[in-house]
Amino acid sequence: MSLQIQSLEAYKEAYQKSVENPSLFWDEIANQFLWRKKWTKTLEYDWTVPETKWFLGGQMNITENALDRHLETRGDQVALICEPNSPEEETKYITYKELHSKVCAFANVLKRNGAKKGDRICIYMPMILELSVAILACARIGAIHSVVFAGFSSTALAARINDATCSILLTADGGFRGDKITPLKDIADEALKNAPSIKKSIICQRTYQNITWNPSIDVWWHEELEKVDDNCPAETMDSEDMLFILYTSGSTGKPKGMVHTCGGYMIYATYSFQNVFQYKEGDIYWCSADIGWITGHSYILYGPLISGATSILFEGVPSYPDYGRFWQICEKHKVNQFYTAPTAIRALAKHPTSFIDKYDLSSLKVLGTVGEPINEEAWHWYDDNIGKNKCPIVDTWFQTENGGIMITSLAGITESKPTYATLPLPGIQPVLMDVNSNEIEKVEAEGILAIKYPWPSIARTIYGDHERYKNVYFSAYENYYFPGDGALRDERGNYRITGRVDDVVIVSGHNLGTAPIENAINEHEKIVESAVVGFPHDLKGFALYAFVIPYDGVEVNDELAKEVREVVANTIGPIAKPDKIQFVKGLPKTRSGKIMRRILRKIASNEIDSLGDVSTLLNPEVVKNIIENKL
Ligand code: 6R9
Repeated sequence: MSLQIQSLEAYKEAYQKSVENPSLFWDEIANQFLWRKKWTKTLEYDWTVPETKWFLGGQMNITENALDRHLETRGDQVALICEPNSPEEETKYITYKELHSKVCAFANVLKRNGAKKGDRICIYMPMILELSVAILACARIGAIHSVVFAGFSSTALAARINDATCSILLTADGGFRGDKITPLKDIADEALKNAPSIKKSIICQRTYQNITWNPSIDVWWHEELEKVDDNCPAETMDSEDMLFILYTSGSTGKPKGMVHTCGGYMIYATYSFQNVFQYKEGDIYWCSADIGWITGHSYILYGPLISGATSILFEGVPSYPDYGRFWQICEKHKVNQFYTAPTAIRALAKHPTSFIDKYDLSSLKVLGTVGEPINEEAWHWYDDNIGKNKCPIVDTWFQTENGGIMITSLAGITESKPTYATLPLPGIQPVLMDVNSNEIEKVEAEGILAIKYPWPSIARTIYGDHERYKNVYFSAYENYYFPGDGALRDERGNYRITGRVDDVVIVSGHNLGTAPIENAINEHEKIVESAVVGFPHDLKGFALYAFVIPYDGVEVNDELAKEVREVVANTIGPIAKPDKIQFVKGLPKTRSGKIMRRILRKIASNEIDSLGDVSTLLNPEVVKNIIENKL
């Protein structure tokens, strides 16, 4: 299968074709995949409902494309290189044949434990081989995987299990992350006290620490494997059957369970992978993202495996045992494409280049970034020190909701430009909207990003809440998808994403909704209300600033600030702890009672001179007080 665009001319042609005749364009691509039954209609959509369906009537199984299909041609090629947390531990090299066998065996374990097509299975695991096996095993039998990032708290885990009423939990005794161990089983036990839908919990041994055992639901992963064989035919799936749910934060309390379906997701994750990274036969590709993030789903597992690539799965962190770990791995495996987040780049750039110079990075051909806007300084640091000015950098913009990369350069094919994601992939039709909700015709412009036409891997709904899906993504502009980001466009049509226009803050590459953090703070018995905003931070990109109103008579001190941080860590996770907590008497509000975060954001970012009009506030006097006591 080759879906690759190999020249600028070919990109332009493909783009034009994708706009003029989208069905023909996608048919030709989809024809290169393995289908059990061909689709009868390429696309059906109505964004007033909103509804989008691709490859209607088609039947397939994504694991046959990712595994079975390769057995004859590349069965002995390494599919996954599993690099452990500690360089002292042995790397695992798993061939396509071995991965196929492991996935089939574990799929049988799932079946033995009651899993059926359509069931939701929650996966709360470290970045180890078994995590990939678990995901693919779900897909094999048509169960819907919902991966929860293994850094989340028990409350966050329980909320996600309950939202999707998952029946099985896959977890591990613990997980290694740098010099720390996350007690995953203990956290899961805590979550399960409030997650009654879980009937079985399958526990993988990783850290071999002591755990508490609940005989009514717990079973050992390795013991279950002894009871099955590795023969498991793939379930037949319709294109529009659900493949997975992945949660992303929203601006109101509850996380949104984005639903991705089998056919369109398979096509787009693979098409984008091959084109963006220009992966060539025999290359070693590494995406350092977590699988609990859409980037990991699409660009560690599905896209690379369906393409027959060799993909690295790294369990650890960039700083352990020292700040050279990423580069040591690049040298060790002769990595050709390396894909990471700006937050990691900024963290590494703080340390001496001697951590880099020790290693031979000459195998690198392509560098990538994803997750947030990359600032000019970090871009150049990456280009100079890692790419040695010879590797194109792909700055890839997309969202959990999109399934795959939407705006980016194609490595070595289209031009990169520092801080710009640049151009849309074929099939993606971005536009900029003005304040009156009209498309801006002028090429060089600034506005709100919107997408005008469906692409195959758009999330089909928010699990259990289609109304919210409609409100969040399709009500800002009629008949356009609204991603919630602002953007600039240069005279050549390159897009630069400037950031969220709603209340989500990206801290160290993690997309954190501020509302659930506020909800958590407000749960504290001494707190009335709070507002959380982001402010620019050298290392994290953005950090959190919490404005908190305590009850009258409550003594305000460091202890209280500590308690507030604790409550956030316990409810959401340590990543969401505010850097700054300012106790205030009131919060600026609109007349309808909404907190004006725009003003707080300016204060937190030291842009007090450009606060704008505060006269529409219900209580303009509080602003002065907040500014005077700013931290
Ligand atoms: C893949 C992912 C989505 C939000 C998105 C935007 C920001 C992602 C970016 C970027 C500028 C890039 N974002 N990539 N901003 N340049 N290359 O991050 O998904 O976690 O859902 O976050 O991240 O604001 O709207 P997700």
